[in-house]
Amino acid sequence: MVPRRFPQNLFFALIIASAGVSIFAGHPVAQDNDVPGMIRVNQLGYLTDGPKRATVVHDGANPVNWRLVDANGAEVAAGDTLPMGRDRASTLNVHTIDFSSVSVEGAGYRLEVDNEESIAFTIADRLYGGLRTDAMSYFYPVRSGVAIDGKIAERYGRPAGHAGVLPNKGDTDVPCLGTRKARKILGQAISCDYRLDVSGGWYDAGDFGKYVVNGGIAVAQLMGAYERSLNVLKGQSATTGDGLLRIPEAGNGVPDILDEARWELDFLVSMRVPAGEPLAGMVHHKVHGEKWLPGPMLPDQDPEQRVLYPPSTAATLNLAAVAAQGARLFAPYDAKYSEGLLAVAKRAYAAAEAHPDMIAPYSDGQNGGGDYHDPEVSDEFYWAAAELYLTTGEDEWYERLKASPLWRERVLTSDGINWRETAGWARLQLASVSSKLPQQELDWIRGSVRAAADTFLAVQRGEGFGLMYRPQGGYGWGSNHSVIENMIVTAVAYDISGKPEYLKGVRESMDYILGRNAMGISYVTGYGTHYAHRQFALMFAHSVDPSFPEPPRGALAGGPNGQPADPVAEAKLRGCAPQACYIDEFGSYSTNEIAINWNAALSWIAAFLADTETGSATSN
Ligand code: 9MR
Repeated sequence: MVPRRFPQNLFFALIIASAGVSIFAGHPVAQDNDVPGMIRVNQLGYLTDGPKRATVVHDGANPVNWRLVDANGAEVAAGDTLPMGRDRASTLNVHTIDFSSVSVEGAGYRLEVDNEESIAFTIADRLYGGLRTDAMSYFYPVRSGVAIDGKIAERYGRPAGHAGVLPNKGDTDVPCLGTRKARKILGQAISCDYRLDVSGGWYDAGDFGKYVVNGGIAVAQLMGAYERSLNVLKGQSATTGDGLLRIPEAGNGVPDILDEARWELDFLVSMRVPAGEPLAGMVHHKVHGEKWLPGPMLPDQDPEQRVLYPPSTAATLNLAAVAAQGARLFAPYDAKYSEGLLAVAKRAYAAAEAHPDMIAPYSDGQNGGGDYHDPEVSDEFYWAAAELYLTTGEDEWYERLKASPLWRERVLTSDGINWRETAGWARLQLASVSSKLPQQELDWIRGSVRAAADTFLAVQRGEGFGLMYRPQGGYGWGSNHSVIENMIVTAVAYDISGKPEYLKGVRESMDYILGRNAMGISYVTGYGTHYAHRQFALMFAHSVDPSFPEPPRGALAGGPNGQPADPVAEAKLRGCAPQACYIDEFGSYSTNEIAINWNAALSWIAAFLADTETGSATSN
């Protein structure tokens, strides 16, 4: 059965009828008449020393002329397009334009083909520093349990959500799902009679649920952005700095990414079953309301009873993995916290080993939260053991890693890294964090990363829109983040090999996210000329209720979903080509939601792109 997340009530009928809101006071947003023509470009711009390609939707089988003009209309370059035929994912006939040889900085460039001109774009040495800050500053306005300061996050100030104040019924004193309900919803009678304070953490996405397995991969990749920069640039970059983000902790002497990560880590720790209980040490899978909320709402107004779902092996191993990673990164700043995290990680791993088959069942999605059903946990065991090994260097974790069925498996497939499949991320960590791994093993691990990256480069060469994503099973839910995950794999291949092809590939794939795609839209709010800004998010519902703000700058839309599963998409995207199964409407949560795990991936890649720009390591 296809999960239905929301009641199909009048509210959604209204949403479907209401596309087209585009401006609110003082905050210009992309207008509908900006929809670009047939020439699709990276709307943020191109790096002076980077690849510069665009895609033209054009029926002709033969090359056609293109011209690049500057802001004054003077021709800067010209050439012939490369016909690519029918692009499979978009079903469009496309040609590509390569103007990589142009390297003069400037704004207002346009490409011209057949009397059509592209959106104006920039060529610059530096493009991605702002996106790094914005993508990572996304997490502050979605913090739960604390008032958001509108002086820090302009337009996003609001009271604390789920902080134990009515009408909220949570998250300071949350009961478990009752036995009868558990049996009805989960088909199992697991329940408990304690209550937990699970306030804090980040809201998952458009809804106010907090799910450990998604919080885990999100905080891992956010910390990963920090760790990558720390390892590769030895801290000589704004990425590892204090003052990078729009958060209250900026300037407290601790790198901002760690401050933001701690907000989530502490929540994840609070989801543990308390000492003395039979399942002590295991971690509750998720906390959310009993019913989906009917429409736009600030989190402090949520009247639903919040409930804890039973513990799961996957959630417990997520905590083990990120607590181990956190222990490593916090050590220089807060030794006590670091030691505490390591103890948490070890205890969680032991609990998961003692309960290796507690699987959060697939529920029907009617009950106020996503199911986050993950029946296969060998990847979470591998991930947790990897992080524990990288932090401690202890043999016992190396032995566990080697015993994992995934130790020598091909884990970096086209949809290889996500909340459900975490082995790919663990593989990247093993490949890049310095450790005592025997050289031969490290070589094999790194070889597997490069082999995957080579596959992605090959995919990219055949794609009309230059992205490194061609999944077996069609474009999935959150495909934009899957594109980015493959870019992350390729970025790590660059880090471990220094081969410029990988860097070029990553830079070009970013074009897809920022406008060079079948929809001609930048999927990042505030970036480009025509960008997604009506994403589904209860508290950023401006597109359906102007009293709410829009999604923050730097928020990534989920993106094309080959099997759209919401009323808007079902009504409006029937028969869509995989890459065109997207609509920038509030009601289309299966193509157009925002989520912490997706923004964490965007944060990682934005930091990488900013850190690899000309001169970035010294003067950012
Ligand atoms: O990201 C999740 C995706 O992999 C699943 O296919 C989908 C349906 O179960 O759910 C997605 O996660 C959503 C979660 O269930 C509830 N919060 C919003 C998440 C993003 O859409």
